[in-house]
Amino acid sequence: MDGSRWKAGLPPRAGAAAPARPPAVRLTFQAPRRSVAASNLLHANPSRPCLDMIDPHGGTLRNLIVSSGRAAELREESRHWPSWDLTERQLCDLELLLNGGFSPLAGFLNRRDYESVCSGMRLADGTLWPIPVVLDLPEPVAQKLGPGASLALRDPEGVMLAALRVEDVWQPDRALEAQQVYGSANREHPGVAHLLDRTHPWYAGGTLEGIQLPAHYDFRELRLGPAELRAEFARLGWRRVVAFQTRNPMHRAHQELTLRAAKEVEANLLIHPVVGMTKPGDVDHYTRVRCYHALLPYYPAHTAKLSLLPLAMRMGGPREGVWHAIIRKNHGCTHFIVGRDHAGPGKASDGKWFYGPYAAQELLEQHEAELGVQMVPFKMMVYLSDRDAYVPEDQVPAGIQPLSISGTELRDRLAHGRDIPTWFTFPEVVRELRRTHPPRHRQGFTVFFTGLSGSGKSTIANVLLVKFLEMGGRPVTLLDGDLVRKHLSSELGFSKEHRDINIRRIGYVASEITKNGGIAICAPIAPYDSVRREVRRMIEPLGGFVLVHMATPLEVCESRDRKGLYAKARAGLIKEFTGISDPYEAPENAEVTIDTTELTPEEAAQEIILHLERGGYVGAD
Ligand code: PPS
Repeated sequence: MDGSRWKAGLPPRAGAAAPARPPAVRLTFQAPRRSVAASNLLHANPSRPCLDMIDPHGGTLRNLIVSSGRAAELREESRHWPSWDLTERQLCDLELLLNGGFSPLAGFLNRRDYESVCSGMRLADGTLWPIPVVLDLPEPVAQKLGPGASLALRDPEGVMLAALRVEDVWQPDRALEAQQVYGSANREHPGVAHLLDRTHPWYAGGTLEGIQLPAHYDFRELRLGPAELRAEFARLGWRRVVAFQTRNPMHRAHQELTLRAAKEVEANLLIHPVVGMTKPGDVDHYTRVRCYHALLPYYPAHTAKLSLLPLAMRMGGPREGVWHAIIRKNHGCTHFIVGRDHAGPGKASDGKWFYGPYAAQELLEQHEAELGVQMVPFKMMVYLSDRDAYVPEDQVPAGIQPLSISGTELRDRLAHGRDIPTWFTFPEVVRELRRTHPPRHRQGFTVFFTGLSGSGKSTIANVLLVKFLEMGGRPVTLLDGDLVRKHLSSELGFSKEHRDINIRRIGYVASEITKNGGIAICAPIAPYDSVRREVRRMIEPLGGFVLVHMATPLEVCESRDRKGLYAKARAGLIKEFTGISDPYEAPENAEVTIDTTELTPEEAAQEIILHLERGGYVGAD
């Protein structure tokens, strides 16, 4: 190991063996004392007065949790109130409202504040606040509310978390909100899609009385709220703290960037990843937290800390950047790192970025003085192999080709078990990522057949079953149409509604099998396109999905009539029979199409196996 680099407060060289336990070396940038005005005093923990900590936004750190006596009263009173089970997004928002992460907010925005935030990034009293934090409700719940009403807010299991004292209830113009907040009406923007498609049409604003915070059982020791973090910084003697926001695993570039940022402003580092809701498709937070843990020893001892933030991101780019800075200020951070495309959703399908690469830096710069949080702007870091060093992209010498690996490229390397170079990330991080992102030939997948009765689904599914068992390595389950009808869907008939329920059940079971690394072979008729697409959407994020269209023509299926069902259907003895008296929508998105008029079952199974092999789902270890 390269000990001299550690002594200099630098990580080991890329490519050098990782330290089993890095030597305990202190960085020399211990924070100098700053003089702080008396008005800035804040006692985050009364037993440990912290004399020079940054003021929370708006001057007061909220703690909306009431006493146990008041909580008991609220529970009692709430028996007569309407109730609302919070959505995943609302649960995240509620937690940061109750624990003061969203200070100075004392509840969900009322109409005046909401309109003022959307149009001008400020609460009605002029306080900077860039993102609307609102409680969206469906019409039947909203109709029960009006100014002065109370609403019990519950978690998905029905546990009451807070009481909302309603100030007003209104129907917002969500298209206008999308334009004002995200600068876009394009549903490819996840914040816009959530707002237009998954947000209820009514908003209720008002103040909150908190009974308890939402329960978390994962990484509890890392979930420090604003008051707890402030107390911790006071205990550690950290007066200048630079926060790093992330929703991705951190690699060498991030470690280099954060270390440079901390040195540059002579501050300690808070790695403050979002573990609430991030961009759909991101690496799950369990894996990420293990990766961050693995990274901590690469910082000089006692200089960096990890804490998790239960924020629901909106991917709102510049406005969200300002919001992130406010939230970090509330958590006691004096500095905030903002990099390229901060909190941005990337590009739309037309190749255009939703936001300029450094738009968040520009917006935050305008509000830096007012906020009192110092931005630490960073360009994207790229690797120069001849120097074995990371440099900001604008400092690459002319004629030198820097190296970088995009998120897509990393996912591809993981999926195919390809090398991930040590200049890019740390061996411990790769190990964690490989545990949850095994190469495709060790991931689960679903082969989903669709086709008419008698088209050969069951026969080929059975051939595939034994082929997969012969290969070994993964558990295999066959969900054949007839068997599912016997065991899982025995009460269902053949109406469109019942067929869709049947396919959703099969899809759900297959998704669980796929998620857990098994192989699911499904062989229902599945005559309707939309529910097939639904199943694909359910499974694709969890592993492979191959739709096999059994395109054997109706005449051939009918001439086989192995079960005698076509004859009965023609005679009117079976109603709603697919192909005869009920529709079959042939898929246009099948990965494999098979007509068993021309192929033997063995040949047909081979077609599917070859397709899986091409995608990397079957193959050598
Ligand atoms: S669906 O549409 O996917 O829910 O149908 P599925 O569950 O695959 O159907 C399973 C078997 O039910 C028999 N059967 C019928 N099929 C179609 N239409 C009607 N009305 C019907 N009634 C009974 C048929 O044998 C299906 O099995 P396969 O293997 O396709 O022949």
